[in-house]
Amino acid sequence: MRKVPRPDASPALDRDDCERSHRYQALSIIVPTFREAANIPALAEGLHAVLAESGIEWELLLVDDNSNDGSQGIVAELARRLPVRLVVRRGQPRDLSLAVLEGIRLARFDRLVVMDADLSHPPERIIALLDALDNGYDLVIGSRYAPGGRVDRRWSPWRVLNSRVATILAWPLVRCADPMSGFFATDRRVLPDPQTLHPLGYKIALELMVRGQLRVKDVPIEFRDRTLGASKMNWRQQLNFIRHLSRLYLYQFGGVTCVLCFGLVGGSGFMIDVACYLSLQWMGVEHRVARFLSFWPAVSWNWWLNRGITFSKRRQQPHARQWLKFVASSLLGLGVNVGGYTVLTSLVDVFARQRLLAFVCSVGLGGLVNFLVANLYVYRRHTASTQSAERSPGSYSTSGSS
Ligand SMILES: Nc1nc2c(ncn2[C@@H]2O[C@H](COP(=O)(O)OP(=O)(O)OP(=O)(O)O)[C@@H](O)[C@H]2O)c(=O)[nH]1
Ligand SMILES: [Mg+2]
Repeated sequence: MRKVPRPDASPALDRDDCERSHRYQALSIIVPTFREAANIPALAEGLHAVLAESGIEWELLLVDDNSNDGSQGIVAELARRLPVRLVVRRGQPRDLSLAVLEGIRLARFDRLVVMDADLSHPPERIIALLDALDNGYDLVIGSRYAPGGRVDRRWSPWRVLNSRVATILAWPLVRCADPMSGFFATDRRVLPDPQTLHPLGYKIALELMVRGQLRVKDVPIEFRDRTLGASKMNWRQQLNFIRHLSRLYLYQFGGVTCVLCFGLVGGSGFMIDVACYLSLQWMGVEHRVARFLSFWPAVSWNWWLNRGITFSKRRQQPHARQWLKFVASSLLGLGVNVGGYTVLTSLVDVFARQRLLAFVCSVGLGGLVNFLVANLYVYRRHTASTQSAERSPGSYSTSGSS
């Protein structure tokens, strides 16, 4: 469970103080990039326009996942007159969050801003983020959903809904209006040890806020859609977000999350079961055969989601063997369910009269057996040796000047 957030660390500074401190506190701007060659010049110029005026010493550190799109040449050209450098990650799967952690480790300065390359995050708001940081917050989010903030007007209703649902799902984890944002300011010295971080996909700010128990502040921004280059957001990243979220819930709320996830997965499997059962009959399949056949896609769906979400941090076993174990545990659960119903309605008076109650109890009992077997056997926990072999982002250098 999370610790109580720290109380306000420092008194508010007035505007002049803030401007003075910006002048002296240098800033590393970390930008993860993948195929963003078209956006890099405008980003660097935009930052220069804002920061040259403020007097803040700064660097733009692009952490690229081996895009091979000419980014390196463009940065070399820009570096002749602007403080821009590019680090290329090679030999590792591409990952936005790990790229940001790499940037945090390699940054010259402790004070950091993280933003996207595609100009969705307005550089003009960096000073406002730094003001809030100087007012004693650990992490300041450039927020589309704080009062005064806005998403791009061209967003389709589907995109608005998608973003809103994702945001609401993360709200129980953090006190922040826009925990999905990729635009934030922080100080490396307050961040949690990277060994304790297990980000997955795009939501590195959410990972830092939850595991770091940081004091967070929202600062409104107007989010603009990219005009150049292509979005890298896809269904795989959406699935990664669900997996990441389940990890954070597990971290924050413990085993209750596992049970809840297992239940939700079971519910979705039930819907698949019903859909297949009805579709097969619609195609002319006899109802008992349809009942037998619909079990398999449903059980496979449940196995796959539990592997990817509910128990994603457990030891990964070979697919076929684990699937067979899961089928066996589901059949055991079904046996307990149907057997329990038979025993209850035959031997206990109250259940003989209230069969629906017997039905509900036996479903619960079957589900519990199913969960226990899945938890203890099908998706067994890591052993000490496999745990230590987990990838970890290494440790931050704390030698950067500020
Ligand atoms: N290093 C690295 N950067 C990435 C990766 N995927 C995306 N990025 C960068 O992360 C930032 C956000 O990615 P976008 O594709 O804009 O995703 P998004 O902002 O969630 O989605 P859109 O609103 O559709 O643009 C951009 O600067 C990307 O270049 C990755 O795998 N590795
Ligand atoms: Mg973007």
